[in-house]
Amino acid sequence: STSDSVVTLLDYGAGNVRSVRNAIKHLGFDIKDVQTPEDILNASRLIFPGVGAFGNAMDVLNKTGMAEALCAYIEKDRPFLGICLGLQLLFESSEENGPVKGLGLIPGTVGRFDSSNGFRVPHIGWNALHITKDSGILDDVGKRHVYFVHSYRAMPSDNNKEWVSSTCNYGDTFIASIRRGNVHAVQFHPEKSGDVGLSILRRFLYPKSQMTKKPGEGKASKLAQRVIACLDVRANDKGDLVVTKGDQYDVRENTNEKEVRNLGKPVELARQYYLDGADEVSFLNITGFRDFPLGDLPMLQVLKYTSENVFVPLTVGGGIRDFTDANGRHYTSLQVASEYFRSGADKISIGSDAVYAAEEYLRTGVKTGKTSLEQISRVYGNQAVVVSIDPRRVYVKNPTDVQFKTIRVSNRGPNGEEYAWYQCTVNGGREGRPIGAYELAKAVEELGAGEILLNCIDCDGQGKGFDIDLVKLISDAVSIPVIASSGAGAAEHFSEVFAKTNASAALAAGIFHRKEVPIQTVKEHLLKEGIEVRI
Ligand code: 1PR
Repeated sequence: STSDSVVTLLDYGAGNVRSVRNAIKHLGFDIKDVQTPEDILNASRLIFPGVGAFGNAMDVLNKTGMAEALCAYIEKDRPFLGICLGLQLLFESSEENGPVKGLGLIPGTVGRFDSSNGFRVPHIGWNALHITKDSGILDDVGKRHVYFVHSYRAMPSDNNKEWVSSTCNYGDTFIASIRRGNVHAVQFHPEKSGDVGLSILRRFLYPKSQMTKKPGEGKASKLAQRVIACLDVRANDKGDLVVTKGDQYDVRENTNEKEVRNLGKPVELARQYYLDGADEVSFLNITGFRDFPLGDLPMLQVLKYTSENVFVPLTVGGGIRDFTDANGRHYTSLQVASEYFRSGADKISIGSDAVYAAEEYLRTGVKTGKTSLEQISRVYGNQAVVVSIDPRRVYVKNPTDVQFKTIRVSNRGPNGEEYAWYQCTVNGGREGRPIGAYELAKAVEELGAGEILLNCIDCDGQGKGFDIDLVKLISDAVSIPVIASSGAGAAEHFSEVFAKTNASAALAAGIFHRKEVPIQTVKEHLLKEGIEVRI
């Protein structure tokens, strides 16, 4: 390959940059990895997808001599694209684990979003930009949304205004992108922003002459509500991985053979949902609680193949816990998660193990730092850790009958009960635990979860709508984003959950698998109802 088709990538090894690699390859480029500071100085174009924490990144850059090389490269106005932390590191300092000094090329400090004014932190999801100057690479963006996931941000000021090319609004107005000459950086993730993101990367990679010019005129928007397609995956009785779908978590057909319901092939369906406009795709390896996922190479293959062609966030869950295999080899939950990230996941989700961690935390009041939840969020950031809750509704006569948070239900129970609590379960709903969804949600937020995927066993596969009581209870209890799940059967169910609760996203499975309502129809309905979505 000629140097024209090579992109130099600065991956200092702190996390997952597979998505960026996949997007670069998809656009027809080869990747040369930076090994030494000289590789930076010799690059013809350099992409720096910052991942992990600011302090750790600066330590590595300083120790390896890369910080100095980066500054020299950027000061010479060589083609550069920083992504996410790759933007933040250009500033003078960050409050993250700090203050910590940054590269100091752009005046200003990086601070944490303030969640006290009702905006959930991390900022996760799709926003439109307010484009403030000719950015070059944002020319196709216009009013379209791009994908953000971060808790820290840089703010525009008089001192850095010559750099700022777009801003975004999320509680504060913060810097979404910078540009000076050939130097670009973006706070959002172009590699996860669907077509519009790929066009941003394309404009950075290809010589200007090949691209037509369409000056951008984006206007900042509210955070879009997300629509997520979920694929429950397991091996069928022949051993092939299939997308399945339960009826209140029972995934076997009502026939004599009781075979595992088969709704399609995971990689193909994920690609289809991406093309149909899903804002994210989730895979739940639903037998991961009993089959060790690293023994489950097919699942890792599914992630690898999917991430090559799906440029929106991918979440994978199932089986994230410590494990000792038949040969006595011990794996930590962090190793399991790392393998998922390396295979292309952007976020992992933890079910059963988070229940045990929350129970222990509530019992002792001590954060040991050793639970899977704490370890993975420390290394990969809390935005990469979702906790999946599988609650079942339990009706009670009086709120004082149980020690768990109860609510007054909208529809009475079978014996006229007016109250209910939501009992957490483990092992795919097979075992109820002595903890409520409300208690769990608050505990896991404290332990470092960045998002909650809120299922409901009673509603799963019923197509009668989300459990609004439950979603309201949990989305009001925490300040991290909550994904409502289970029960979608019509486009109206999506608008209902967004209108009546503070959910940030709605996830569905059966309605999409059975092709009852396409994702695009759901989005158009939401738009018509005045709800901001990415179209
Ligand atoms: O406990 O960490 O190994 O994780 C296991 C994961 O697998 C959990 O996230 C758990 O929710 C999931 N899971 C386990 N068993 C099942 C099952 O169905 N038998 N699936 C299962 C969870 C619920 C949703 C479903 C929505 C929407 N499925 O993912 O997609 O309810 O469905 P709908 O729109 O058709 O109503 P661990």
